[in-house]
Amino acid sequence: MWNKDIEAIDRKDLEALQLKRLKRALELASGTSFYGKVFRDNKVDVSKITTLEHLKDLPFTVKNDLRLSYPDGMMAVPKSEVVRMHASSGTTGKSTVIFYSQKDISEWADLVARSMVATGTSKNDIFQNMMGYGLFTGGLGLHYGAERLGCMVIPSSTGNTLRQIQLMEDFFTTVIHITPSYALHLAEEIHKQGIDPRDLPVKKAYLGAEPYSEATRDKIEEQWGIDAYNSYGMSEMNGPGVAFECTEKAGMHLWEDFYIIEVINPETQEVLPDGEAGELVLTHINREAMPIFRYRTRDLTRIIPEPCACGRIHKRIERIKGRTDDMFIIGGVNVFPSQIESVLMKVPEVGNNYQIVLDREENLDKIIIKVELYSKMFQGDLKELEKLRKKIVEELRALIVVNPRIELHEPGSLPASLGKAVRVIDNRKL
Ligand code: DLL
Repeated sequence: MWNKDIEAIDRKDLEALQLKRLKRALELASGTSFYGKVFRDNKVDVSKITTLEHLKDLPFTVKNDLRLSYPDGMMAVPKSEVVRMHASSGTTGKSTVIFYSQKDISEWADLVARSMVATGTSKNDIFQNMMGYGLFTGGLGLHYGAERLGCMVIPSSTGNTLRQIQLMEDFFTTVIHITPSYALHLAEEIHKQGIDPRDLPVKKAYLGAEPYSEATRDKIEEQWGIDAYNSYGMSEMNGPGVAFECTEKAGMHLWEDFYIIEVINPETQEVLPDGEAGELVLTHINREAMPIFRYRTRDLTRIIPEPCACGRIHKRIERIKGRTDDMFIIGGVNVFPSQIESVLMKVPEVGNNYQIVLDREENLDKIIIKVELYSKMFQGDLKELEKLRKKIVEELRALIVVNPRIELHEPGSLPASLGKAVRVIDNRKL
């Protein structure tokens, strides 16, 4: 372990640490224009928060609150103490901005180093970071953590596929950090160069920043001949390093010395007992420049109540099942894109890219699923293709009830993804 005292800490001691940090975070936040007002409006007396149970007395924070407090309504230290900001890529309206002090950056790096060690990575590894550098947290977040651990970092960022391949080959990259959709795309590009990704020195991948299924993980592991670890985070909670799988690969440890976890029923907002599925709500208790309380992540998951075989006591969360807001309703049925993906990725002929288009014709919901196949599928008989199309329709119909229209495409014909894939296109104007 990177820090056994914290990772295998007694739960009682962990809770004492959480309470101490929560109180400090509340003090800091009281001085911000945003939380100062929230506490006044909701008659929250922070000096009365004396147990972790009292967390429930605080109102939730939502993404829109961060937009409303733009640019610095949540900054809790003097500006001269802030050393970095990140921002999430908002397509609509103002983006949400996050601030970090020197201490925050350093402790975040530590958290990431801890996460990487949990997957067996060491200072002997060569780490190629194929996540975007810049306002997005994925690049710099892992970069600092990998350096803290002592890896040699290749900050290759996204895109430029040929250079990525060359770097992997020439510098013997052992660990990559990449979105699952880009991992699939890159594997294909590598094949096009006449190289089998399995022959590269890469042994491990950290996959995150977008939802994906267990079947996609299996596929990436198979294509690359590697171990792929799930990594979860969001800019509001620093970025990556919030929750990470250990070598058990059985759910992600959410680092509770930094974050207090709650899972709520997204409709009633009631806090659910461990084990029940709902929306993840996180409180950041260890970022002095910008504490956030009871942040509604919109991500759906479950706490795995059983202890992990690795000996770390920090609770694990399950793979994110979807977001309360990416779920779509088609013909009255709630569908998560991840469910469709797991059906598609189990079909061996299906390639690496797909797109879900929702449409409405004569007041009826239509779902068109565009699927890329491997090129060898287009060399054979048309009848074979038709058979395959029917097979996919049947498997999906069992899941989403509504008759999906399946379009089969040649590899490379759907827009390729370099960062986060846009999988669902909703043309329905609901
Ligand atoms: O995506 C931070 C990150 C970077 C995480 C690199 C992991 C690796 P945001 O851009 O703020 O931050 O997006 C956060 O992405 O609320 C989830 O909905 C989704 N997400 C992130 N990781 C996973 C994952 C970064 N492993 C939002 N599985 C989150 C499913 C994920 N969804």
